[in-house]
Amino acid sequence: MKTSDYIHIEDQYGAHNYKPLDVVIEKGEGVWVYDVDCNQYLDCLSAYSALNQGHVHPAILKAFTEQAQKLTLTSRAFRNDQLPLFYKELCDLSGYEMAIAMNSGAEGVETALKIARKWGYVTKNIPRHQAEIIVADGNFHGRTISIISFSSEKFYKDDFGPFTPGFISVPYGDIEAIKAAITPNTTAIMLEPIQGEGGVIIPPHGYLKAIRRICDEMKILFIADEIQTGLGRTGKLFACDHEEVRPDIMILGKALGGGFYPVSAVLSDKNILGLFQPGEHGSTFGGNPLAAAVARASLKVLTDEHLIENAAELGNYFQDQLAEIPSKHVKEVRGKGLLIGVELTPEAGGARRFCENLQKQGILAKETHDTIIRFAPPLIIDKTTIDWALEKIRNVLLLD
Ligand code: IF1
Repeated sequence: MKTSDYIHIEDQYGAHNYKPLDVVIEKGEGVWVYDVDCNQYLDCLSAYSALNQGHVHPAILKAFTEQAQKLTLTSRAFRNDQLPLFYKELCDLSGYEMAIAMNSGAEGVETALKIARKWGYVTKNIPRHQAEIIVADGNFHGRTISIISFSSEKFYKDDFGPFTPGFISVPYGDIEAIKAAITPNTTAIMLEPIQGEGGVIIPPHGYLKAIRRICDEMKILFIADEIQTGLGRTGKLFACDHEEVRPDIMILGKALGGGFYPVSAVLSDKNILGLFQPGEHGSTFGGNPLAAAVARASLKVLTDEHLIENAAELGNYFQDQLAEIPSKHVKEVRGKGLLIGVELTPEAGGARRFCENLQKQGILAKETHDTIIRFAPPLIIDKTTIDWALEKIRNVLLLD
């Protein structure tokens, strides 16, 4: 079968909850993917930063296959030999005292919201079921009904009410707006250190530090959603590291699974995660031995192959070179590390057509919020490949 055959079948039998590019990928290796018509593409999305280690990384594949042949699932009714090691290695790497493993990023976010609410009731004596959590306009934290309850994207929420109460949304980057939203019932502030889906929005320098200070003064938890920005993507282990800020609760996902398996985790210290009582929270697959083995290998690749440093060095190079392309369509190039957004002018007619042209040049990238092309290749990318990509991107951005 060829591309059109697969598309026809998917369109007939699958819900149309996405509008993907018309490329049918059948093989991935490193930064490259290959479609059913034997075309080769550079992956500049990395499954929204779930492929920081690249496609089918051999070391993660080895860990995956070895564990899959031994033990894949026990439920948490019993213990397994991988989870304790994953927990210890993740806490040693991040500097947190405790972790809880879940599966999707949204499950990680829901877990963080639940323990932040419990902390508010148990530790801060907020009247039960009146806890408030401050979030940021333009956020993306997942697709569950509680999470879209505080989305500012009408399209993500309007057909799915009624909504979960207890969330106040304020403009992203505005520290005064956060201060004004705080009440005695505020238990936490949750945001992305850089808004990915919001359009690679980087807050003013000092924003995270100011939030940290307010949370310390007002006894409020700072929750950082590092599902997309964490694990090296922005050129630091965590995006919060750029301001040397330590959130009270950190949520990880995506690249924690190395592109092989859904793994998320919530990190915190004993005074917070220690509040969970046995049986109070969990999931069938959360903390399963296959997920834990894959996550351990994913973290090891990140550090052994110096992917964080590579993202910093090549991210700066990629951004500088993009910014020099004299395209009338480009309004701004912004980003941190290998999380880069190229914002186009309103006159450019939308980013989709540029992504379609990039596809013809052998590059797979995704637009976000109509006018921004996101470039987020796997962190294993090398300078030669970036130079190859820059030539193609230049061709496309210099088109009329
Ligand atoms: C889709 C967006 C990105 C995330 C952050 C939590 C989650 C995500 C910062 C939830 C997930 C994914 C979801 C996927 C597309 C993609 C996405 F376009 F939707 F918004 F990356 F920007 N926090 N982002 O980025 O994690 O439950 O998906 O594992 O839903 O279309 P998840």
